[in-house]
Amino acid sequence: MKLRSMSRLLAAAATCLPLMASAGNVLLSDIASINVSGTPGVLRAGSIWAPAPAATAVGTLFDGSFLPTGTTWTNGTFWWDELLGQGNPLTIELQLNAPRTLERFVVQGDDNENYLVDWWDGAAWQLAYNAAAVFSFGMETRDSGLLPAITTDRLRIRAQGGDGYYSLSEVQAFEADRVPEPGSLALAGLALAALVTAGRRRPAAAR
Ligand SMILES: [Ca+2]
Ligand SMILES: [Ca+2]
Repeated sequence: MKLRSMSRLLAAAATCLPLMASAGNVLLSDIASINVSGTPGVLRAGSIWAPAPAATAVGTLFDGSFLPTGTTWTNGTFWWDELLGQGNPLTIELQLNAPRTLERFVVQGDDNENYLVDWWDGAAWQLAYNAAAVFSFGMETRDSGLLPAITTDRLRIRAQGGDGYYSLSEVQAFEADRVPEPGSLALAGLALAALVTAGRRRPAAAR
């Protein structure tokens, strides 16, 4: 009986795993093409940040890997200087393989400006998420939490405000049906707790 309880518990836990896993970041596998408009990795004349390390490849924004919080904005990031020359409003546009329904975004970028994720509604760009400035130091991760779902096959990322020294290290977009919802997790937890309690309450004779 004890063994059966354990196997039921393991089976229940296994069914909960897909809910709890951080799967569903469509940008890990569903990007058809990336188009960068603007110049990364070049500083304005006389910048206090010179000399700076080279900017990483734009693909590092979508590899699922974050930098340690507080990493200096040019260190291992895809960075750009918005105030380079006559202005350098860099944007990163993503074409997805197919339309996806998205409801959560995670952005790791420099702390002191807003990073905006836009989505294409078929006629115009619309704001999906503003990863607002947090004013600490260096790389900071912002998580939108659950948002009203949008469906699109095109996303655009840009920065706004702050000091014009912009950088990103990770951008993630989560599909609606795979984000663990607090309600689902609570139910899964209750089911597990009930199973554990049931196992413990079995009379000694049945063991
Ligand atoms: Ca990354
Ligand atoms: Ca900055």
